[in-house]
Amino acid sequence: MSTIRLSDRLETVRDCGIAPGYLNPMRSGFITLIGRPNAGKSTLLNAVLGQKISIISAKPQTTRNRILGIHNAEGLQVVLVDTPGVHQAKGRLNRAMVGMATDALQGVDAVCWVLDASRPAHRLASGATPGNVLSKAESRVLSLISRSGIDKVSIALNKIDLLPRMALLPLISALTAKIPGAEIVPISALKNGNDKYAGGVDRLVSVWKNQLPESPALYPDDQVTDVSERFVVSELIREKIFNLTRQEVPYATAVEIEQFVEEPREGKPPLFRIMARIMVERDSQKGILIGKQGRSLKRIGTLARKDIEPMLGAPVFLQLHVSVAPKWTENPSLLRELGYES
Ligand SMILES: Nc1nc2c(ncn2[C@@H]2O[C@H](COP(=O)(O)OP(=O)(O)OP(=O)(O)O)[C@@H](O)[C@H]2O)c(=O)[nH]1
Ligand SMILES: [Mg+2]
Repeated sequence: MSTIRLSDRLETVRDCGIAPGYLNPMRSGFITLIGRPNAGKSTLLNAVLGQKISIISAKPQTTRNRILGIHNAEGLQVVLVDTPGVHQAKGRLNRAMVGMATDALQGVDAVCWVLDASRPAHRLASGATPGNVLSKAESRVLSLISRSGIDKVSIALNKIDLLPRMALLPLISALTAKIPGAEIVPISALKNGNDKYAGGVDRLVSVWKNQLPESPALYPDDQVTDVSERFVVSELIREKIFNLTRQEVPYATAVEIEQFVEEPREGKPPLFRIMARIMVERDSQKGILIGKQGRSLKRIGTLARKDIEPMLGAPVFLQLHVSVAPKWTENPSLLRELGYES
């Protein structure tokens, strides 16, 4: 008796004119990226999308909002939800940020825990038992995931460029024992383009594909995010402040776009006139942001403009000014206005 191999069957089906999607149906759905501040969630989101949607800094608690990034591929649409880092929040703004992250676990198809692998790897290397591989803060993230009831869990074991290769296996086995059923994928979101770490993010996307339900695309296939250009502009300015200022200043700063005007020009791309207000809590912070003879503010503006222009595909005239709004991080109506509270 002859058997028909699957490849033969595929050929037969193709010959009958049945769309390939019948055999390989479209999968699509929401996946929330969750983790500690600084774990690399936003870096991962941008790496998957191949463009910068979410801002990044070496300081914790950079992301303050829930940000969607939509990844389209053959037969697949992954709607990634970037979230603020989960931490023990002090103050109203931080509580709102953590609330935003936990709320983003509701109603999604799968969750991806982005974990900075260098931390637990270091603990194991310093003699921690596999049972104690996680810090208290990481265990809190794990319990949030468990309590969410989501059964499709992946772990993006990020920053593997920071650890020796031999540290990976013990770490993976310790994590497997802690979270049975989770798909663990070592990646370097930062160095994914580098040959040594290439393929990790693609493997993670394949894991996600298997976790998503069969479903038509949820968003048009040319849509990359749900946030507006205006929002990304305000975030890019905030990113420069995170990168250029220290101590409490970035955490006392918010950016509000006051004017966003696209001026058409004959035979040329339009010119964007953008005016933004940088809000701080105290006069001393205002002084630091402006700097001697306005040098610091000028540098923030120049660096932000360099990122904004390619995003908008047009020249930008960017005007920044700083104002003091005492205790805005505790002010419910200002937090709502800035989109940090609903
Ligand atoms: N070495 C290394 N650094 C990374 C990697 N991924 C991210 N980073 C760095 O880690 C820092 C934090 O990255 P983010 O993407 O802002 O982290 P996040 O999880 O979004 O942080 P929050 O928004 O604060 O919650 C930045 O300095 C990144 O460059 C990685 O794979 N390797
Ligand atoms: Mg982030």
